Amino acid sequence: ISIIQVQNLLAQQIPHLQKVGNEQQLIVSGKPFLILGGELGNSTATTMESMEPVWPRLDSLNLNTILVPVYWELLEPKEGEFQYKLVEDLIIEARKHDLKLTFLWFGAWKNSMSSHAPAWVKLDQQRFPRAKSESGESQEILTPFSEETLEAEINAYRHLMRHIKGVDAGHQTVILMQPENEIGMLSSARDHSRLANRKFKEEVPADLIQYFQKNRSELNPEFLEVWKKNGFKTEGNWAEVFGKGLHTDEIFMAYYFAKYTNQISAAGKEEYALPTFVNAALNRPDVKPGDYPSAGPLPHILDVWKAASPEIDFYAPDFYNPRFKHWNDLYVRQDNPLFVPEHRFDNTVAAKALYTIGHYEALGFSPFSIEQIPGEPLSHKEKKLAEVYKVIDQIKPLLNKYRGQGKIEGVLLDKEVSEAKFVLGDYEFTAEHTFNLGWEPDAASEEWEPSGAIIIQTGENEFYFAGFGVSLKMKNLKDKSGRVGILKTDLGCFEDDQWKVYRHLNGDQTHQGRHIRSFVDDVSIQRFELYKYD
Ligand code: N0T
Repeated sequence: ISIIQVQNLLAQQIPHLQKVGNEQQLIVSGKPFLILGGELGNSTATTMESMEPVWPRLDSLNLNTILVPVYWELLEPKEGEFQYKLVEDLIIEARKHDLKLTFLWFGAWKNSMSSHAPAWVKLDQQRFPRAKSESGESQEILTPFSEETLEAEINAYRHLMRHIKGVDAGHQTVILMQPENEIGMLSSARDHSRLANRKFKEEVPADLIQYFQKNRSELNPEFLEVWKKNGFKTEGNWAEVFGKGLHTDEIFMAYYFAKYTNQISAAGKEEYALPTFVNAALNRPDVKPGDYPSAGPLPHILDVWKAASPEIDFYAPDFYNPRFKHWNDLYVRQDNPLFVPEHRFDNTVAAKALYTIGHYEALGFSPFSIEQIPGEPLSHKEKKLAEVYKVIDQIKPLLNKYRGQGKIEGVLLDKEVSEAKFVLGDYEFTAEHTFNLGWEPDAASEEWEPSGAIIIQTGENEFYFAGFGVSLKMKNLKDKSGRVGILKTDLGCFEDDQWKVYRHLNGDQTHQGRHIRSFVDDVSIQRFELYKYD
């Protein structure tokens, strides 16, 4: 069979995750795919009319993927009667705009609440029981312990996936699914409905304990502490194994939320096996379970989710909190690939897109409420993101080639942390925010725009830099003197995957050979070669 036939066969595969080196990669139509994404606000994609002014806006941002909600209430307004038109139109229009889609299934839970369940579900509280608070009050939250609810939702999600397969399997416009959205228990840490209370008194399921025993050395330390405190018990009900308290309530809920969502994901995959992920609203330190959306796939209970939801491919953090690095580090444990499906659309996203894709070799990045105000001229942060996505798109061939081999790094710098060190090959790099040089007018200002870059090693002494607001100094670790010079630096771009030099950089642009740099207002790609001297 010919190369073309092989390529066609590959292209027919469903989008999937593949291990490359020590990282994972998303494969779409047989090729690596990096998500340069944006998530739409919750209500924008509910009619095509409402989407009309949004499409050109999306085009101007250089996105290759949008994350778009699909409401259960709109898909199945009457039980058993499915309305596919909106989903189908979105797929067709996205294709026209050369955009891939990640659908967010707003099913039983959207940010803890059950706001997107159809009216026929909301109104029939006998058949679809609610979660109850500790004081016995009904919540606008469906209990995850109801078989009826699970069955009804599975049916809806199956229909959705079957339909997507029908209209899209040949195109692979839809590349990823997110069942539910920011699952989490409020305002009590656990559901106190009759069904929940019954489960809470049962033995902790053996599959969970077995998972903990098997993966004991890898469990999250915070979680391990809870289990240890109670003497690593392996038998008994929830309170017996994990002790009494809010943390146990959260572990219990996490297990059953995960079990439920796993069954949704698994049923969908039986129809059309797109990869799935579940996103988490991050908690803040010193806030008790129940006061934040508890029991979602948060780092301290990610092990519970991993044990109970093997049919979910990965878990992803949403960023509205500070401490970007801290949280990302917690999400790349145990082979979980990083994807940032939501980040508040502020002036840090351009730098963070570079950092996430460089440092974590993430599957992608996606600011939230990407459409902002259609019609208005692009604001500074939007232009910046568009420029950054453009350069990341250009260096994609390099990112794909060197993925998972320890040859890619990313930096994120701001006023507080304006310097970072990293090693690639024989070289130790010191990256600094260019405002430290003091040459740019904004360097003296109170607020610093965060800066970021991706650095890729493509030869022993050859590197590419993509980013802005970063300067690099190098030291050779193998050499006694450590002295390193810049042999050549070029500014350029990739055209049809070929490197094209636009300018030879020297003189002031390298500070007469002292460093590699690109100013804050200058999102650029540079190729440079280093050499040692005694
Ligand atoms: C996000 C979004 C949307 C420190 C909020 C974040 C999206 C959902 N929830 O606009 O609703 O659908 O996933 C919750 C974080 C609250 C902010 C905490 C401030």
